[in-house]
Amino acid sequence: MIVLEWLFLTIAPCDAAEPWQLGSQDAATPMMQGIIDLHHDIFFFLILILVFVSWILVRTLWHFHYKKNPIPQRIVHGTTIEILWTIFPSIILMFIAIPSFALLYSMDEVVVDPAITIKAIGHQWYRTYEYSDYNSSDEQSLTFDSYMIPEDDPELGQSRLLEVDNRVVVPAKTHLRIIVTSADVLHSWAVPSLGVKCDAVPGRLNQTSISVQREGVYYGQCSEICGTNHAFMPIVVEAVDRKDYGSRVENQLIPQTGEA
Ligand SMILES: [Cu+2]
Repeated sequence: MIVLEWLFLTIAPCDAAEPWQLGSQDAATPMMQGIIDLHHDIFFFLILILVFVSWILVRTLWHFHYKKNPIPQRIVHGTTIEILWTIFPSIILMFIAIPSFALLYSMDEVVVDPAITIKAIGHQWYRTYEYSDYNSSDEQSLTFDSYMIPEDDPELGQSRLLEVDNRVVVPAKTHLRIIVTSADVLHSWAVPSLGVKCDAVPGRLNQTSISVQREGVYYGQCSEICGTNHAFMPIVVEAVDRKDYGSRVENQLIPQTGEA
């Protein structure tokens, strides 16, 4: 039982933050994969610079110690080295900037014809989701609220402060449009594994597009300080197989709205 519990609690929620986590969560969208790859690319240059600068520093301290070199030379500038230490870093910056801009602009790209549009509305302190593509009997779009499971309520396997009563169900491997807004103060719809962090601004619609590449449950939290319960309005996105999506909407989401 303890082994099962351990397996379930440590391996199952792999798309949520883990204790003492240092790296990023596993990517589930091409965008998040791009962010992780860019991080690794930049880290390569970072290590080169770190080694080079440390080497120069240690060498300088060693060779120019007052005991080794009591009378310093009176050199104030050297053209060659000045050209080198200007050109070389700018080349490195270019190698960082090109993939960085490519990723930035591709994130900004709006999917022309998304299969599904979901509106995420932030409230103090819960979320409302609107499936704008479906109408219920009274021509209203399918809407439901998503509250955090209170701290003393979670069942075994549910993450503390991360699980919600109504998850956002989306089909995997499909282009989705997420429209983010707020009903009161600034909130943010952020899910690390999906590579999304979109501000929810009252009176304004922000748009982001995702395509979840694998089925799973992805956890996120509000990322804009929005009041006392800022930490208690998590986001849970459940990506299901496209075949199952229709029945999930029908059986799970529609009864939640109480309109079916
Ligand atoms: Cu918030």
